[in-house]
Amino acid sequence: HPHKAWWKSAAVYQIYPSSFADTNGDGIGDLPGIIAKLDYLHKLNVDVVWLSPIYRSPQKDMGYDISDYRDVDPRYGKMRDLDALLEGLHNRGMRLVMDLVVNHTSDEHPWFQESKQDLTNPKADWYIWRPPRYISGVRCAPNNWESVFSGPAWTYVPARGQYYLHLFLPGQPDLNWEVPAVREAVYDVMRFWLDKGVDGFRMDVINLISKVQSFPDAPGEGLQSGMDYCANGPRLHEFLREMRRCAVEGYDVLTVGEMPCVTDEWEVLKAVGRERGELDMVFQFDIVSVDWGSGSKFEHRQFQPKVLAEVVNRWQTFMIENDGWNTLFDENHDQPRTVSRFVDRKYTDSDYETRAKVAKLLATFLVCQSGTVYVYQGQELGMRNCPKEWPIAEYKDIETINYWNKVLEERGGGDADMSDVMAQIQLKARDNGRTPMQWNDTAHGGFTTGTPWMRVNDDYTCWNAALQTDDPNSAYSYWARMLTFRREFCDIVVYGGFEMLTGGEGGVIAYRRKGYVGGSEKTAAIVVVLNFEPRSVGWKLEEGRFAKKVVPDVLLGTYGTTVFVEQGMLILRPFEAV
Ligand code: TEU
Ligand code: CA
Repeated sequence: HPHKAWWKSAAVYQIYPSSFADTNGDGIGDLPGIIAKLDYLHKLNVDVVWLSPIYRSPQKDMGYDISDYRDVDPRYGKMRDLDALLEGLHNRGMRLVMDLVVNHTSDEHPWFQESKQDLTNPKADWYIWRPPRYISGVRCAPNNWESVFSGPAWTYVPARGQYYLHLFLPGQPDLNWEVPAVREAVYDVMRFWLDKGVDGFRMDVINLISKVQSFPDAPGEGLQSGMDYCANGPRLHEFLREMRRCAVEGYDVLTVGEMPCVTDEWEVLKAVGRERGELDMVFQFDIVSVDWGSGSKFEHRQFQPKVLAEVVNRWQTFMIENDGWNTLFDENHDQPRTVSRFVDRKYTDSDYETRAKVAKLLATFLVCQSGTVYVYQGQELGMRNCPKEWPIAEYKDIETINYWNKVLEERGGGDADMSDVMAQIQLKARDNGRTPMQWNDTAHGGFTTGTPWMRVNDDYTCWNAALQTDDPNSAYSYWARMLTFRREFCDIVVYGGFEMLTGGEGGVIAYRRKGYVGGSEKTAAIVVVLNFEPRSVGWKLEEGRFAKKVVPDVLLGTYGTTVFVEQGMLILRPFEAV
């Protein structure tokens, strides 16, 4: 019988505050906006809200650059708004998980301001400082690492005659976790929020905190990713255990670590194995990399259900067998929208009926697996990527802009042909997941009465929350039902075993979940069958090990509970899930 916990059966809803709901007309979502929508979330049947960073920040990377961990950024409101949000959630039986960004701070954080002064101040070693290298007398960075957001990962500070490391923007200097006082300061911040009553942390790039201390060059000419020397580094697990012991133990909370650049199940298990005393679960990136080419995410590879099924099968089976725990997510603020990604967007861009079908298909696909469910704002509505007509000027993310400028420069600038880059951006840019929530059909989707910080998707007049909450056939209503279904069949859907039946062949993914019912020795199974094709396909009931001639009991389906069976075949309609 499996181990149970509230954070295992929970459905978590991620809010990206800038794009959720604006109440004061400045065009930026805020905490009062979230409070105003708590009933919307409650009706969706989510249990936890994960709030992307609302801390004081210069906003060079949308709040993932924090200058004060104990204060709310004025653009989002005041600390008392945060307290009210926490109370509003708790009153409804929901919980609040905060984003913890401690691989790096903002360069405007007082710690960095002090550290950069000279070589002898009390925080001189709180960041990763290294002397220059001189190549033929020219001052160069300590190694050849490239920042995730383009350009070198090192910036020179004359006052120290040294470079500091920033795996992301120059405005995001990496903390030096080798220094015990740094770790103690982070744990202090964590206890501050836990004592306030928050229910856990999503830990930003937490697997990058321990770097190989020799900081070697990465192989290759020019700038290269240094991730091989940063991801899951030498002291990661020591640090995570210390963090658990010093800052988390004694609080009944959820911890989820973001872990890019790790694809090995055993590596992930070291962080999430139940006896390890590290994290409850992690976001690893396999599922959101299924359409990446060999190089960067901007190199595209055609989406294939087979690849998706392979990834899902591997992680589901592994974590169940080894007493780890999975996260179930395929969207977040760094990812494009799945209705534009996991099926060809030509089917979903303008055909709203098909888009609703696809949104329901993908909800079924995700929610019926083993793990903690994460829904990203707008996913429950089936929001789509930015329209193809939008020019580059509508894109606001620093990653997108830097990438665009880098390629433009490589091509000699000016009127170089950038259409291929634009196509990549339309598929993969983080902006695709950051357009404001579409609440209704009034100006700017009811997101703001002012000018939104980022343009609202043009489809808001016919694709919005107001239309969907009242419509029993909408994507939203289906998500809400799906999440109660998961509660109702918790023994199977949350805690049961997993078996892949059909791994994407012919566009069908089918899997079987089996669990103990009501803590007894009795077992029951649920079979999930998903058609990723825009046409009808047949699926042999035999593959689900149904007895001959039995028409299965349909618990839930995206076309309703009536299904077609012909000669032992379940006939699935376009994008149908049963
Ligand atoms: O993201 C870390 C990360 O490695 C990726 O998700 C990355 O943003 C993406 O692959 C770029 O293509 C986290 C946050 O989720 C992201 O929003 C921040 O920008 C980043 O860390 C830095 O804090
Ligand atoms: Ca606002």
